[in-house]
Amino acid sequence: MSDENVLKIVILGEGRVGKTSILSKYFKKKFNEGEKSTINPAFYEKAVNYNGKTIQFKFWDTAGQEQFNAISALYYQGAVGALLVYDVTIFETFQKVENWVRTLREAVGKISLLVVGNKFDISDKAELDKNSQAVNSYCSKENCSHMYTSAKTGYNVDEAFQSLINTVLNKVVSSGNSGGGNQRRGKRLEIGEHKKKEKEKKGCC
Ligand SMILES: Nc1nc2c(ncn2[C@@H]2O[C@H](COP(=O)(O)OP(=O)(O)OP(=O)(O)O)[C@@H](O)[C@H]2O)c(=O)[nH]1
Ligand SMILES: [Mg+2]
Repeated sequence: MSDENVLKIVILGEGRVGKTSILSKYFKKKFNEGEKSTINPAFYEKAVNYNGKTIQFKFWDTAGQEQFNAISALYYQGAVGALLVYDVTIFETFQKVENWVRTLREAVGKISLLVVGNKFDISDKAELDKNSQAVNSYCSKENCSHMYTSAKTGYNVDEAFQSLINTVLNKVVSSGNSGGGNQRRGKRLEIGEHKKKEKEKKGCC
């Protein structure tokens, strides 16, 4: 498959928030209580048919630990979408999402973002309620979607991936409702064209 039909999505977030677990649940239908910290980034692939064309999505798992941050910068080059994961039981991990978004934008410009609050199965409703205003106001300011997930139970895992895939297909592959200032409207872009356009884009989504 030509590179032009391959779209890169990165999974980012602090260490131990559940990035690998979410990928494993989606791609392997498995959850591992003893999932070890990721050391070597790996990718998972999914082929999607869009308007009769096969598009290969590559989801890159990265290591969230601080010592790997310099390395992971290389891995989000060329990304058109990002799944930003935080742990709903440790709200500081949400504040780190803001850092990832800033870094991502500096590296790749405009990009489709989905923020997920993982470990919903062990969340405390009062805590969720307390934090929801900050989450909603950040996501609405930055034009990012937000969902709660559980890699353990599978809650919203398929929905999160499907939602991000749809957003990327709508905004990157088709220019009809891309929201991009410089993109042609009402006309499909060739899939590789987003790479040329990346340089022109600034801001979120
Ligand atoms: N209860 C619960 N535990 C989870 C969930 N997702 C992940 N975990 C657990 O959280 C721990 C960390 O999960 P990982 O998937 O390794 O987290 P990660 O973000 O990939 O971590 P790094 O690779 O270090 O960046 C593991 O013990 C998982 O079993 C979840 O939705 N619910
Ligand atoms: Mg991991």
